[in-house]
Amino acid sequence: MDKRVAVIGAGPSGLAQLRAFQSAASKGEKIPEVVCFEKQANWGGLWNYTWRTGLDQYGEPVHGSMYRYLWSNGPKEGLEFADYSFEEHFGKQIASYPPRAVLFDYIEGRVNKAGVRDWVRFESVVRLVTWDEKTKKFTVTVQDLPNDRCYTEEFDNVIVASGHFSTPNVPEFPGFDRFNGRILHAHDFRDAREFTGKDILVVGTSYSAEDIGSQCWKYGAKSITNCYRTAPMGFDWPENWEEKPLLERVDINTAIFKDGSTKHIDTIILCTGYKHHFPFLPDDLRLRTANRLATADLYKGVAYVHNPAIFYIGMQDQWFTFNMFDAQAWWARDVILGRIKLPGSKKELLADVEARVVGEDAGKDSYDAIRYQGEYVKELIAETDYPSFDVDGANQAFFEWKKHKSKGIMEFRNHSYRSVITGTMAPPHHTPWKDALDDSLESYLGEAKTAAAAE
Ligand code: FAD
Ligand code: NA7
Repeated sequence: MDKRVAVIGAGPSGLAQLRAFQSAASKGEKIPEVVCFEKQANWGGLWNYTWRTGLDQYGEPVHGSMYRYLWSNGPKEGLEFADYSFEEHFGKQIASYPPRAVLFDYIEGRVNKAGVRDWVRFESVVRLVTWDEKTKKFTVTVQDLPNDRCYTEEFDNVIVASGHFSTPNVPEFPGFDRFNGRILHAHDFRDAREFTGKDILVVGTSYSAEDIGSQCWKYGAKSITNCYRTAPMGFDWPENWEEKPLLERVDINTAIFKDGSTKHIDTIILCTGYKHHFPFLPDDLRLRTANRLATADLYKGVAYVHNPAIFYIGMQDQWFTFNMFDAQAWWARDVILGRIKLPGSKKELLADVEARVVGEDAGKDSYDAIRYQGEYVKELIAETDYPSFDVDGANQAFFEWKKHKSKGIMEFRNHSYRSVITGTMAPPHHTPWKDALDDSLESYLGEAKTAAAAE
């Protein structure tokens, strides 16, 4: 096979694509040459922690949005790779809400085993991708950052796996320009200890708001106030946490909310989501979509309807993550290998997109949304040789997780679930989440002498 495939990004989605091709090769299939371009110096995407914010050492926007002390916000049993279990990686079953370093280790374990590191060109940022209708090839322009050198190469297919939780959505509220404190977006949040003893205002009500607020609470913020645009999160918050309608304006250090109430605040953290942002793609190739389960313009959630030689992995809003990226990557691989045929007309491709939007919109609540995404994962897996797994069992873990959150928002991470890959029940973690201040891999796996010793 003399085809060439470019993969943009070596986060969980891009790595899923590398593993998908390597898996076919290991079964004797001829595969294209796969080149993965990754702008960071290591793989793992968001799971590759950086202390940096703003611009990196090369003047590139820092990709990382993850922060210290982050533990998985959903049970690991919902994201486990079907071809590489947690037990295979760690040699034992582990508790259900691993911190970032533990998940990074797990992500890396699979691709180290697959031996695909040589396929990745690190510190290589994709600047531009263009399509030539005559040659049916893409030209990819890349900057090799350490050597400060730009070059172009041709490819038959492009896989965009550059993530969509990195470029912040940053609203402005009146009075921000005269606020006497720090205003930051969740993308730039790194260490909750910075806010010990402070009155924090969190804008937003989704995962970042819930988790960054919880981190600040855990590490000793004086008070947390969060405000909502649509609806409150409604958890049974600790005493020093209150929910308010949306911020109307700020007057020096006073926040004034839509209901007229006020609160003294030291810091404002905008947990207001992210933008799908592809500065390296021209108009004809660039996905424009809201952050939802049924994205715009992607056939089967993967192939770009306006040019199905380019694929996007992981562009959906996410209940399922790693195993969904796998399902998508295996599916994209099989289209490229000619094992799956795409419909011949754009009309048919668009009809698939429309049906998915209607399916998502028919759901009434988040339980339906989980089922919907589970069905999507099943659909893709059924068309490939990705190891089939009990997706309904993973749904069940998500349902239990939601109930555990409602019962105790600061306690839900103390629960355990059963692996749908190995059937083993996860052990309870040795320390309740709120008391576990050390998030290192050694501490989580119970290998540090004591958590306190590492503090
Ligand atoms: P990313 O992980 O974002 O990786 C994209 C990669 O592309 C990066 O390495 C980046 O450097 C590279 N890249 C981007 N542009 C270019 C370019 N032009 N050229 C070359 N390389 C480029 N998911 C969970 O399952 N559990 C969690 O607990 C969880 N917590 C999260 C917490 C936070 C704060 C955030 C932001 C997300 C969280 N997620 C979580 C969701 C997360 O999106 C996925 O787990 C996963 O990281 C997505 O993988 P990805 O490969 O699609 O994107
Ligand atoms: P999300 O899930 O996209 O949520 C964004 C939140 O920000 C949501 O509550 C929005 O409120 C709110 N938002 C957006 N714009 C505004 C404005 N202008 N004013 C007030 N509130 C606003 O992003 P997250 O960062 O929480 O999560 C992203 C990923 O990171 C996720 O997958 C996790 O795994 C971690 P709305 O409900 O739309 O009114």
